[in-house]
Amino acid sequence: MKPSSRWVAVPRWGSGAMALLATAAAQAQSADPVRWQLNMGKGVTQTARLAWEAHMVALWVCVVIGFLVFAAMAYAIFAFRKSKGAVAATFSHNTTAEILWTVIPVIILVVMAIPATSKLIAMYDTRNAEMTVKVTGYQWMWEYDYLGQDVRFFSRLDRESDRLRQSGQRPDPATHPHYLLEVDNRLVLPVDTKVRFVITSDDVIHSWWVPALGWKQDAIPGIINEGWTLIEKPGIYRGQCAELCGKDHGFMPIVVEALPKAEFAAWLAQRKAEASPPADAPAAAEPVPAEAGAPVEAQPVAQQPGQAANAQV
Ligand SMILES: [Cu+2]
Repeated sequence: MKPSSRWVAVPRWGSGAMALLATAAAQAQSADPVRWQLNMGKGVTQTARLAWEAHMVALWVCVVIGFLVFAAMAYAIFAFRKSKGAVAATFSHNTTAEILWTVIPVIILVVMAIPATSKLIAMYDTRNAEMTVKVTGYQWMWEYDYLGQDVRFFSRLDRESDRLRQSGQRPDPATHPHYLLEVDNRLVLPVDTKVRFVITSDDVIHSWWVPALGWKQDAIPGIINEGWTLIEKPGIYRGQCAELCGKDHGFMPIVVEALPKAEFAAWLAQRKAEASPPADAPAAAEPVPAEAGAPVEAQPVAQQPGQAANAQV
């Protein structure tokens, strides 16, 4: 009995591993985290790479310090053990040692802080953006408004994820690799373009976070936060709301689809055509939630020439 169950278990484990590997390969293409990933992802933007570099510098500094400290401890424990007749020193203060163990860490911290600060400053520099997208958080969806383009839409959890989560079934990662990480309308962006975001919220605090872009930014009612990105690789990048915002906080994912510039221009033209039908129908094709109102507050900061009036219809 036992051997047979063991023999059955092996292929099952094998197929599970294959499925996992296939999922990992599919996800790797979109810069998603993979199972058992140990290190921070490199991301697909300059900002993400800067964060990754700062992280790696700090990591290696920690590794070197850890190695030196533990090596000194191990040597002291071994070389000065009681069985060898070691006698503990009795001094309690040593000015030279105290100066050294204060000055050396300060130097290390300053050396690490200088590049980190310049990277942070670069991350917050939203000047010279080629386009601006206003992101508004709602309970529990996102709205994207391509300022000055008359293109705006809501982005909600996709129907399949919603159906699965309410069905009580346990989704299989092999068949639903993006369960709760897919939306009905993706935020489409061009690559190699500096895109500025103005981020706000209509109800409670949310946080717009796509790890592959290298930052997250709080969406706060009545406040406009900024961010920017320059995506270097076309692909699909997934994220989530990162601020506990209510009962459906876990069900308002973010999906960014980065397209080559020409494809993005075609997509934008198509959205514009859809948004402005030839008849005298109102441009807003999307249903507007009852609590809409933040976009009006957001207008003063959105200093885009030719920006259309954003009042909700
Ligand atoms: Cu949220």
